[in-house]
Amino acid sequence: MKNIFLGLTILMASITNLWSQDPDALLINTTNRKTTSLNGAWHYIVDPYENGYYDYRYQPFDQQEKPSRNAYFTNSKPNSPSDLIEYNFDEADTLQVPGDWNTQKEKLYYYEGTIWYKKSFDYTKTDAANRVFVYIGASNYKTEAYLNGKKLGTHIGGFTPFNFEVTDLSKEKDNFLIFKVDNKRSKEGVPTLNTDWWNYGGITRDVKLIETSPTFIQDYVVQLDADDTSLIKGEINLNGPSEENQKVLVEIPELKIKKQVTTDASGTASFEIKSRKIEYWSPENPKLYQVDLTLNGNTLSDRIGFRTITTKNDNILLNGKSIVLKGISLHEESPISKGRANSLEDAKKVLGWIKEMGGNYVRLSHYPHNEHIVKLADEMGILVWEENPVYWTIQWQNESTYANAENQLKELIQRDKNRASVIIWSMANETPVSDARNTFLTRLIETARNLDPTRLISAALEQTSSPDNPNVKIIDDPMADVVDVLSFNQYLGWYGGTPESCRTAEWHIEQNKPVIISEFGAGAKQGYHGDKNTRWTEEYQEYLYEETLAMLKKIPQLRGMSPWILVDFRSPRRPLANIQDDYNRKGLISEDGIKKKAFWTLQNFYSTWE
Ligand code: GCB
Repeated sequence: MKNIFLGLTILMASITNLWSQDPDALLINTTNRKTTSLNGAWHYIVDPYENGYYDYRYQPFDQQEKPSRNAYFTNSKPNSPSDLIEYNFDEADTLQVPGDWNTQKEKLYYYEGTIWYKKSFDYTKTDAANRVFVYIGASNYKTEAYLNGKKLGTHIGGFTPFNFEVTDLSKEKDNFLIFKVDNKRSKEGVPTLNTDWWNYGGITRDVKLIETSPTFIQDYVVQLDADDTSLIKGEINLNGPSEENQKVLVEIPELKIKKQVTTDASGTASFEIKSRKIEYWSPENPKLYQVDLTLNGNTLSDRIGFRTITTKNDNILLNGKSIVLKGISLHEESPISKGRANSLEDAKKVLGWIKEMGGNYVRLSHYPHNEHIVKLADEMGILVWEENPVYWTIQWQNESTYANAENQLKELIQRDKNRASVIIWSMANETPVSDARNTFLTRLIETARNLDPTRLISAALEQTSSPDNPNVKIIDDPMADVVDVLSFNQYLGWYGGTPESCRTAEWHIEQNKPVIISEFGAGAKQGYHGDKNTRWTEEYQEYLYEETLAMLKKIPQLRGMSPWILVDFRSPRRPLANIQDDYNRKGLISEDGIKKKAFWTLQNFYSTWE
């Protein structure tokens, strides 16, 4: 078994190295596989001292040969009336999965630590020879997983999917799946201790069982060749005992494509198919084709758009034509139920607002968002920036921090590489320049380019003032030379100066690259009105948008923007009573879904910006 990414055969050697050691390699496109949902009520135990994980000498129970029954993952019950067991999942309260714990229980609002989750289930395979996997869309931040008392593995990172094979452990009756989820922040983590968003804990995305044939299609990529736009290229990767010499049928019925391919010794089959009838995916025409991959009578279907995305000098070219990205930034918070978002309804609501604003682009900040929103962006024709949670002051010199950041990036790329809407992988946000940071980000960029040579690379950088003139703004970050698209955040008129300072600011950008302003904004409490120079009023925010937009329009390389931010979002850095109340108020829409005045300022700007 070997994990894949398309394309350039020369890359395959390095890709094999990157992925092949993983015994629980990620399954993609889980919505179109044979699955059984394990969502719903899970019993939970709050464990701030990690009492169910460590013994009283602080040794982990799961490293003992025969774990004590005090280990929560053994799900033990007293054997007799005199037996002492100090926990009982079945009597414990429940949390809904998917969902963060902070917004489900008042007592957990500020909680950062360990919570144990338990779900019991019965499962009968449709065919005894089949294999079974447990798939978790995301749980924040560190997860230890156990089935029927046996350890499945550990996953680090709060925003990307992972799975474990459970074929030999699952039974027809009375399985118990237990996750220890720990969202404590740490200095060496990715993200690290300090962020400007809520550290929602818990199993925040769907959990499911996936049943597959003994040998099955684990991963694939199907996409348009960057140079020859009548060429569809693909690669399929099998997982199982008979990977070699297997025939896979590739069909795109609407294009009358039907091609049989055969796997090599590592279970991989590459193909190229010519078609002169391809309708290209774009925001105006988000055309998706049904793609069917069939192995031994089992079909895995996807809906895939074909497009190219490149840059030339200071232009971003979609299907060879210059575009501007009329966007907005977004955190993954539900405008419907509050807390972490993870439903198609949440995604419909926020992407609907972006359409209403006249937008064609979204920055999914500052970490990978759920798969619903990316798939919906494909359907609705909204271009997407996806981001790795390398934020502010990561431990640049720590090799395990790097490995963690790289792993999260790989999981994201693996999950979303077939989505036409995704055009930019962003490596990081507002990271301070240093040699160690430059090396870290350069390595990350190399990895991203190896895994996916077809998309653009960026990172939200910072800008500085010229030493000779504070009114002159420049980009002197060395990363500017490495990225494909030059992006930076700027807050003139909010964190420095007044909105009026935008009139005298000059932008001297030397790089011959497209520029995206990845953030600008001002806080406003929805419904608070007053003079345009009064902080927190809708009028101040509106004024700042007017002045900022007029200023940015003068940057000749400007090809996109994602102001900060579509909806107010929770952050512990924002305690100002009666104004913030734990919310960053830079949204154009309140957490209750009410638009502020600046929403229409931006809508007005987008209606004429070409
Ligand atoms: C930024 C950060 C973003 C913050 C924002 C703010 O530059 O990238 O995460 O939330 O500023 O509101 O200060």
